[in-house]
This record gives sequence, C-alpha cells and structure tokens, in this order.
Amino acid sequence: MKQQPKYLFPDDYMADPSAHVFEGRLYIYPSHDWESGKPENDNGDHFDMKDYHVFSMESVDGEVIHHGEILRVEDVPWAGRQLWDSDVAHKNGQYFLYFSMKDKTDIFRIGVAISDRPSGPFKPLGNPMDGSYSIDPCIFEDADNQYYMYFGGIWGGQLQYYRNNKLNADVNLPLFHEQALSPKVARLSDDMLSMAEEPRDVLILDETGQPLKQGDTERRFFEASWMHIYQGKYYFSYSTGDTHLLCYAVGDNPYGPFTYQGVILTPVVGWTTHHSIVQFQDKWWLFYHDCVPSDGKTWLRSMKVVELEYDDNGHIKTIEGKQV
Ligand code: FUB
Repeated sequence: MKQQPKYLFPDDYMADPSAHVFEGRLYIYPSHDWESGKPENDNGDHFDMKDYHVFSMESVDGEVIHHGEILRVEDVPWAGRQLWDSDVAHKNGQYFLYFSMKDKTDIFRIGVAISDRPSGPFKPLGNPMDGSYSIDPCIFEDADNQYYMYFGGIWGGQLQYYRNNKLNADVNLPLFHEQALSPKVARLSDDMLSMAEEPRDVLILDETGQPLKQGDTERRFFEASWMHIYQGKYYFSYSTGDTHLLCYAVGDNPYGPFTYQGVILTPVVGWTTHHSIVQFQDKWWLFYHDCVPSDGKTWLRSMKVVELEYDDNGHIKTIEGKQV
C-alpha cells in the first residue's frame, strides 16, 4: 500500500530536508528553523537559522533517530549569519557537508565541513568554496563517480545579482519576456573541496526547446535544486518559489539541458517549498516540508516524507501538497 505523508520530527521545526542513503540507513540533513523574531521580508531575514542537526532512519516506517547538532554558525570562521539549505556527500570514507550561509559582508557563499561519520559533527573549512555564491547546494554523484554541485536561488538567495559567475551591482532579475535565470552546476574536484570548473547554466527548456522565460513563473527556476537518476534519465527538480510549486525537468546528462515535465508537489501550507528525492528499500520517497504544525508561520517549517511514484513513461505522479 502507498505510504501516506507523515511528519518526521514533531518535536522541533526542521525544513529543506536533504535525504541520502549512507551505510544502509537513510540520513536527513535539514535546515533548523526557530523563532528568531526577525521581521518577515523578501530577503528572507526571518529565516535566521543558527545551526544544523542530522536525523536517520533504518526504514521509512521506523523510528527517526535525532543525532543532534552537527554545525553551528559560531564554528565557522567566515560566518556572518543564516544557515540555509545544505546537503551531504560521501566519498572515500569521508562525509562532506555543503552549506549556504551569508559571510561577514552579508553575501551568500557555500561552505564545506568534513566528518568521518554521516552523523557528524562536521568541522568547517576556514573559507567558503572559491567562486561560490548564492544558496541551496545539492551534491549529485553520477554513475561514473564524478560529483556535481547544483546551486542558486533568486530573491533572498541573491542569484539575480550575478552574471557569468560574477557579482554585478548593475544587474537584477530579467524582465518578464526575457530568458529566466538558470540554476548553476559545476563538477567538484577530486578532493571534494572546490569546484573543478566554472559553474555552468542549467538550462530548462519548454516543450518547443526554448529556454523558459522569467515571466513563466509557474515553471521557471526559483531555488531548491535537486538531482536524481531514474531509468537512466537525469531528473532535475526545483521550486518555483513565489508560485509555490515543486517541478521537474529531464535530461540526458548532469549538465542538461533539461526539458520541463511537470509538477511534483502542489503548494503546501507555507511560502517556501523545498525537497529531496531518494530511492530507499525499493521505493522512491519525496522529503519536503510544510507549515501546518506552526499554523502557517512560514519561518517555522516541519519536515515530512511521502512516497513518490512514476507512471509507465517515467513521469512523476503529482502529489497534493495540502493533503494531511
Ligand atoms: O531555508 C531557507 C531557505 O528557504 C532555503 O535555502 C530555500 O530553499 C527555502 O526553502
């Protein structure tokens, strides 16, 4: 029988869950929401998170183990504020936590922290990754054991202030009829600590092969990149932000281009929507969050899981975000 949505950790507010199978267990790396009292605005100041925690499960039906705190703002030498979405990758017995945080000048960068266990704690490097910017790192290991980092987010995620990977005081969001801003992807170096190449645009195309436009707000990229492979195809999924949808696009390789396919999750209760997709014990799972337990406070989100299904053509069946 299909698994219904369930909350994973009712004791505290956790969001942006990145799920991976490590050492035969399912590990979840969320953001840790709390009531900071910061005003709500389009820069996302109300998402003022100051630490990360990690969770694991032996099975999706089983007990959720809380392994505790794994990294705090004050542990990071270059820290400014706001620990936003993170992800973890495993290579050669080491675990690498990639995290979004503003530096001391209030610019979002991507940091790396290392542990020899998936449950942490993680020790941060002294500086953010060279050339990193914006938010929401997703680390994808391809079948040939190369690792790729997808990242980016507009509005509070600051992606609109960059062109050709450079901060540019003269730019902002494209106009309605112009090509949408693309998320970014770069292959990682062998030691996992830097990008082995300049970040490239992840192009998302419509059904005629044209890049999506900025005004196509129900399909264009906003934030929350995720990548998985299903039946040999590369599924790039993301949030449309201000239209509150989780969508996906399919391509033939990790760089794309990707052709838009449809909606994975309709709007949840709350402003943001953010997810990960993982295969575990012969089923596919969507990890996500909503704000039902906090009565709709968008900065106090709770992580959930629901089974994700494909049809015979490899299309993801749309899930209703507001089901209980
Ligand atoms: O949790 C802070 C930010 O909210 C994430 O980085 C975004 O993707 C959105 O979920």
